[in-house]
Amino acid sequence: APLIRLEDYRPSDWLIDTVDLDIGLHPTKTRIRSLLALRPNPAGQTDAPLVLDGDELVLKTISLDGTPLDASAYTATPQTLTLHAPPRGGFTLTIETEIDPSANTKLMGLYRSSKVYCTQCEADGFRRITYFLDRPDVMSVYTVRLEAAKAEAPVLLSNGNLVATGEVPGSDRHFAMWHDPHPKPAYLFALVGGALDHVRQDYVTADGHKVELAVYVEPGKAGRAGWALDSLVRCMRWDEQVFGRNYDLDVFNVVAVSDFNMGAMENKGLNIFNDKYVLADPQTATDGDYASIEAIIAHEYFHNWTGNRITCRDWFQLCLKEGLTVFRDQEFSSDERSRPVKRIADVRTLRSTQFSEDAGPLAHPVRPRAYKEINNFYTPTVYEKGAEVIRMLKVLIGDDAFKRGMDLYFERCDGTAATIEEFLACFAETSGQNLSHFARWYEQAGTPTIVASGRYDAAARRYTLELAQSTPPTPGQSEKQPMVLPIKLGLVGSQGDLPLKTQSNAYAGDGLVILDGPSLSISFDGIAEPPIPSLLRGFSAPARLELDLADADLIRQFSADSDSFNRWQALQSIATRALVTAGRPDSGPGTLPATAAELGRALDGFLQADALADPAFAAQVLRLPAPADIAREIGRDVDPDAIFAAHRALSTAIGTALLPRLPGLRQALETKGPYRADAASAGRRALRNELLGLTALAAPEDGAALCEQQFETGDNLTDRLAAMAAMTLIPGERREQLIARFAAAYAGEPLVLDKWLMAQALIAEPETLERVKRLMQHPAFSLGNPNRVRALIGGFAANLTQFNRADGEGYGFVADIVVALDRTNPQVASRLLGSFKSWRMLEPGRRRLAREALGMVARTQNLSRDVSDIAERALA
Ligand code: HT7
Ligand code: ZN
Repeated sequence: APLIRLEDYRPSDWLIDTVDLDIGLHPTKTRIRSLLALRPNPAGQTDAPLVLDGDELVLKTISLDGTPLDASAYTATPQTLTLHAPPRGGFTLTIETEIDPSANTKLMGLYRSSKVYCTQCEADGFRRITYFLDRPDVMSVYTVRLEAAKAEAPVLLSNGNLVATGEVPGSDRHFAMWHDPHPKPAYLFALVGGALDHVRQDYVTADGHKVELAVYVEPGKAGRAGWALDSLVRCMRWDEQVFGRNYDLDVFNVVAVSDFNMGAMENKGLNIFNDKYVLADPQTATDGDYASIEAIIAHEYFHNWTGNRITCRDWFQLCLKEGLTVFRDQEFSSDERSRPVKRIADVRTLRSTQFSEDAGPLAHPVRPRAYKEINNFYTPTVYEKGAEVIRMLKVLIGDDAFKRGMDLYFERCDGTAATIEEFLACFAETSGQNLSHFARWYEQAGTPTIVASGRYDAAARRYTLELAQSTPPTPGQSEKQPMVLPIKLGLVGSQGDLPLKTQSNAYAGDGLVILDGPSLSISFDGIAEPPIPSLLRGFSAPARLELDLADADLIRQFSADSDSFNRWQALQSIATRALVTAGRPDSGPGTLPATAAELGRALDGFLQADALADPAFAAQVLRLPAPADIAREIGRDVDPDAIFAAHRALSTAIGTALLPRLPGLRQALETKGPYRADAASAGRRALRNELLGLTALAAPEDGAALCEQQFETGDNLTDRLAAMAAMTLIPGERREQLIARFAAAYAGEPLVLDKWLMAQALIAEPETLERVKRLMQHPAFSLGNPNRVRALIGGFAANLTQFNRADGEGYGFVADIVVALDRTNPQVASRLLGSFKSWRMLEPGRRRLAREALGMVARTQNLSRDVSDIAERALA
């Protein structure tokens, strides 16, 4: 496949002002008539042929200005439709194609999922419906007429506002006509047709516009759509209040479908969702699901301004909409819930997904310079690191200049397909700062490491901090330049934060140091006692921090730091250091006992004093860094079994230390009355269930009984699932019985059974591979549904010890599934293959076996571009 490069970008030679689509929906023979109003682009080349994109298309008819075209005037292949000598001025083209939505297993373009017609056009799915200039800088006004059998598709939706409906005389069919006045790229086109139930609500925007909101779901599921609708109303209000953004159509529809390649899609006025991120009631969704639904509803809604009104000039600018929109949804969730707890959760995700991507062969800049398959660049780097870049920008230029910069961006770029340069120019203007060095965050891949050390001079009452940065090489970028690192900091003394006084101009005056060269030394005067440095407060830059503090200082920091994030980080750092030492292949669990005792004491004191004040925070404090984080910290010759053993030993020892306190605390944390999804109630359940897991490890007999009891008496899925998950830590017959009872209790609930599949796929025991193979035969599993595949096979691939079995069977199993799945759904297959992204850091035996499995995939004939791209880059 050819490499597409940012530097080769050229404006389109042709523009399409309007698109009139007439779509006759049929399960296997859907007809699309497309009327395009074309004109040459003044910014393009004159005399260029017109080359429209297609993908697996069959052309039925073609006319120019209403006259059928002679066969010699054009060439049609499944991939392109070329007009050799198009008229110089504007003209219309009418194109008819026919497609089979039922045969579309790639779930890109128009497909049928559980009898519902729906579309997914980002990034390049529109060309699977009709020939088009399928690129985001070609923006058109769409009018769409949908026609279908009334019985099959009583609901017919598309983008924009509904302008007409009616019967088709003399038939069992009806139609709906939609008009979207906002010019948009083809990737934001959508349609839905089917028998769907809905919930609805009126909304009046701050600028007085009445909007009909609706959430459409499978028949019988409307009772589970309320939380999504409620979240939509809250995020619309928030966007008005925080970003001054109002909604701009008469309707806003959300539709849940059960087969979807990703989480959701922000089509203009018609967001389409994976039903996992819409459906919620206390019996079938966990607290985590409620929080994700709220966040993803908000994310897709926020795209209406950051993505749709202002879209991307080309796919290299993907982070322009995705990083910014993730930042916006994170801010929304922080305001709705606990800001520190949200930050901790986001940083956990960033480290586990993005830092690991940055550390392996698939590392790429936030704005990649080249790609073979754009669908492989919807990554944690573009999304999560992209959001971190915006967060740093806000810290660097300050809240006020950031807000004015956003306003300027909305004003200046509205209705355009923009670039990162245009975005940054707005903030350079409002802040008066030169952001050219900062822009390196978009170009340079890899996670910077900050090495910090401090020196206290008692006589001079001075504390000096030495900071240095470096970034390891990544594919195609061996030499790295220093980044602009905003380091929020404080000096923690015995009575709390010490006032900061310094002569250095690197210090901005409010606890912010900018490290933008290789190193920096900064002295603080008037420091009366040896302080503990609290660096990267709130995780102010997406970097690794190496700062050698004694465990005792970290424990002091945990009790005294005014920054909640760094309180949490202090204990994580103690655990990380111990686990890295004990998890190295050549070391026994030597350091663990001392650390376990120290951590146990600190946690015990904390639980006694503070846990009930903020249970959600306490739950995060109790949760150790994941074994995969430890593997990444070790970085080379990783032995997953050694890391896992150390992790289990430390968790068990902490559980043992806390054991006497656990029953009383669990009782105190019980939530009374019917289930409520609010953050405070969820926090209590989170801590209570964290304690259940510790009990299961430290006292398996008691733990098993508690799990059984909680499963039987729990009135919500959060508690019942936590009971089953904790039970998976305790091998034996009782576990198997609870697993069976869970399956029986939730038969007919695919989304709940996904959690059941995943919990089993994550069991860290050698029998798991056979269990997973067995579960593939279970009626709850299907290789055709992305959610099922992600739950069972994705779950297994995330199982550190079992995916990385020393005999290589885990790699072989996943690689075989990737190859099989590639024939039907390349996107899901290539994401699964991404599980191999950390193979190079393994010890030599596993490394060889993983490479062989990747090689087997790479050598397979007729691979999709999606899978071959990942296989080749992973092996390069
Ligand atoms: N912008 C959407 C991305 C997306 C997607 C991309 C490729 C293939 C399928 C897809 N479905 C959704 C989702 C978002 O970031 O909001
Ligand atoms: Zn997005």
